[in-house]
Amino acid sequence: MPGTPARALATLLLATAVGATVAAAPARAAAPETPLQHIVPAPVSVTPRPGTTYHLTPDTHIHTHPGSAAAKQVGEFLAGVLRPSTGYRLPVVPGASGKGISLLLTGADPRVGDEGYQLDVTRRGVVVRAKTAAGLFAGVQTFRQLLPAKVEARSRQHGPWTAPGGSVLDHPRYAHRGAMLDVARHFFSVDEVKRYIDQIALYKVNKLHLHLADDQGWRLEIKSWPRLATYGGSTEVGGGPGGYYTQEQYKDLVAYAAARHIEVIPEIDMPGHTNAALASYAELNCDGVAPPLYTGIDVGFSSLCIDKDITYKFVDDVLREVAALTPGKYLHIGGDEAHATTDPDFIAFMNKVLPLVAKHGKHPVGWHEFVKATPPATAVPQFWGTKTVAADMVEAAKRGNKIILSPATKAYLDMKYDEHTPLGLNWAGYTDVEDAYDWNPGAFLENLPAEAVKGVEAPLWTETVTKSADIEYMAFPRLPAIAELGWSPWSTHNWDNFKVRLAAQADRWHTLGINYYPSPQVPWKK
Ligand code: TNX
Repeated sequence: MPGTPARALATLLLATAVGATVAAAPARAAAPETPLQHIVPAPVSVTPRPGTTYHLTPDTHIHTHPGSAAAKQVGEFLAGVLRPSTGYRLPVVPGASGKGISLLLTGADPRVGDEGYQLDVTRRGVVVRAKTAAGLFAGVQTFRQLLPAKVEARSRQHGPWTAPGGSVLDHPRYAHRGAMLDVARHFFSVDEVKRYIDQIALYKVNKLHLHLADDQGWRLEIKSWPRLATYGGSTEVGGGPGGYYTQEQYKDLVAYAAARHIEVIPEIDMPGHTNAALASYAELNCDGVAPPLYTGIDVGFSSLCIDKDITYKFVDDVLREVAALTPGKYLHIGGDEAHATTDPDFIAFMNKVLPLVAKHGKHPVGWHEFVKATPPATAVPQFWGTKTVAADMVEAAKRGNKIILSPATKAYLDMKYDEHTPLGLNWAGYTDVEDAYDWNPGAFLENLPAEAVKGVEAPLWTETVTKSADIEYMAFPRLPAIAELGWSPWSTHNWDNFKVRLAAQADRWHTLGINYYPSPQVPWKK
């Protein structure tokens, strides 16, 4: 594995250097509890300054790039994380200073690109430099990990609040680093989704794909077709009460994600996975008869009526309203498991719907089956297969499509870890943490050029998942593994190193109340 020996050596050298410093130094300069080597996802490069420690103090200020509201927002975000546990005021003020914490939009190494950052921690201060607020936000996530885990607590804790001296130069491997949450099979409240947003933001995930409609429920208010939400959203798997987001609530979610530099990609799955819509409006059915609501977990039995004009009026209205709620470029139109739609019908349907996405100013994302309709090069197929041979993806790449990889055998957070996992499914097999981590997105699909990969995404389907504690149990620790594949250069990829860094995250998860699966593959402390 490239890079491994150098990395191991660097870790060893640092361990020696820190060890030596600890022995000689006074108590106040004790080794910070989180070494620079424990960052997840692994940064591009880390240069420790052994023996140097930064101390956050009651009069630390957070200085943000003068005149930038976006930098100020990142500063306020950081202050929001640090204030409850430290009890410090941490005023966020415009300006630059060698002291305290500075978040600046100038002077970054050009290699940081659009989302990367440079972080310098010295005795005097902490400076994050980036070209964009997204880069500053990423740098802030790294800085959080350098402070003691209890800094994440929401109540006052004892310091000292130290971070190890050093510098980090960092930027992502892929532009798309996604997590998907299925809010259709079980409904999750705005607060539950926000909680997940906060958790994925820790690991520099920058896309939240929301699976908003499926056979069991329609979860977004559509003003032109109100029964979709009020009736179609009125149940869920198992027959619970379901629910939906009003457009105001949804806007709030999108803004909450945006403040964490996460773009929401809404999915309205079609032409299959549409029982909730078909149940809400009889006229959408070929026979004009609305089926009953559905609370089971079978897939592939429903289809919009391909030959009816009203189908396209419906899709046009829905896409218009969803596009208006979406600041990002992408709308996900599903297209998976359309087993109740013939191939010619599927293609005819997509040929009418793809232009509607463009008409509303967006680019389509679709589950990989939608390449059957040869979508334009701006369309993004999301591969969810279980094989590493996918000729249709290779062909799509030749036409210019960039592909998101969510192989079900690796990236599906709803697969059980092993046969004892109380939640989840196993149709793609068991996926323990090492399975989730040990694949190279750039070389996963045979004959797919590395440049055709737009990124990775970890979907969490929720047939068996009903509450935040369940989401967390399935996502942690696999979500950080997929996040690292999306962010870190392949040269840092090393399971033996990753599992140690992952173990070091657990203190944070305890403090944050994240219910993770303590996989026996990971050397957890204690
Ligand atoms: C397949 S993967 C589905 C979903 C299910 C999931 C359960 C994909 C695009 N479709 O409808 O929820 O399996 O693992």
